[in-house]
Amino acid sequence: MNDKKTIFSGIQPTGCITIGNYLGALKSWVQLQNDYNCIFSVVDLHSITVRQDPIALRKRCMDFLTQYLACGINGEDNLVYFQSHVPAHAELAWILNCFTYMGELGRMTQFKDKSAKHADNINAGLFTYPVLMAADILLYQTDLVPVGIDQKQHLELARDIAIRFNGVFGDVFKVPEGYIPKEAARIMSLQEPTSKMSKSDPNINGFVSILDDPDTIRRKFKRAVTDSDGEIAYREGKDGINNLLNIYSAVTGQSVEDSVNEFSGLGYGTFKERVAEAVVEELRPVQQRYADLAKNKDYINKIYTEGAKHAAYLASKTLRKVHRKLGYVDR
Ligand code: ATP
Ligand code: LTN
Repeated sequence: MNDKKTIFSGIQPTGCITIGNYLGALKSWVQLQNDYNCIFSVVDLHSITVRQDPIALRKRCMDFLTQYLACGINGEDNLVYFQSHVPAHAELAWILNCFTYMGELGRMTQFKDKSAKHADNINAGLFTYPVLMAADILLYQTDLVPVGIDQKQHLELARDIAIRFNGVFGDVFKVPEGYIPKEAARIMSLQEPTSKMSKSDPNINGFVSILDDPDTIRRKFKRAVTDSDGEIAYREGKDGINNLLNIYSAVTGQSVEDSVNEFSGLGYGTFKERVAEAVVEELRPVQQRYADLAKNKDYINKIYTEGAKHAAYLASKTLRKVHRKLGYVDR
């Protein structure tokens, strides 16, 4: 083992990976991967809190893992695997359930949103979802969790659970920190710029998938909802324009202020075209790598099999410690 710190993060295989997920999470993963021991999981256990079609889910899980690699994650130096391949996630989640209060879970905004959206299926998994997420993170003695800002509340709960458990049993879990990018913390829907861009949005014009072809990307940006005052400025109330400026800045790596200066005086039409072009160029190498990797099933298979094996080993060390502390008889 080296002395690098540990990163854990994951995306649930629902819908398709959007530029929201890419700019909010995946791009940070790629940027941080050389400086940390990284564990990136396709969190398939999380995805069944909403009903999934099994055939579509299996294919989507493979597609997501392939897209992690296509985005530039090095699957040989990092652990990349499916959450369901490492049973320790579910085992620790059960234990942590017994250290989490109903009131804490009831306050989670994702639970409130999703139970409003899926009123016919408010299952217990939807409620305890953040506990499984805490288990994912705490299993690996994670230092840093790169996510979008929508996950901040879950992350804080994970910290609270860790601190509570440590308070009873001594130092068992590392208390993790979040890593939330500035411009891309919350990319908004292109159609409804007051709501988060979501990968399961039924309106496909609201999001850009990282695998959308260039013409689709251009069309979606052309249709992006803006406002009628015609000024490219970053301020409250200009949600559509703010969002496009955030996207452009996150892609180019320049500050929002510089982006505003770059576009000042231009019309919305030209501005949207320029943003679209920057996104097309950013995604071009990702899509190229995806096309190559998708043909190489043996390689993908090797990555996730070895990833899960190594992850299971690391997880078993934490789980053993937890079992001992709880008073379970050694296996
Ligand atoms: P769903 O809509 O299906 O619930 P989602 O698009 O919110 O999905 P998640 O799987 O919940 O995606 O999130 C994966 C990662 O992407 C998380 O780190 C999350 O914070 C980040 N993320 C999701 N949407 C955005 C967004 N619009 N802007 C920035 N980051 C985002
Ligand atoms: N809940 C996260 C996905 C997720 C995750 C994690 C992110 C599950 N487990 C652990 C970071 C670390 C979401 O984005 N909806």
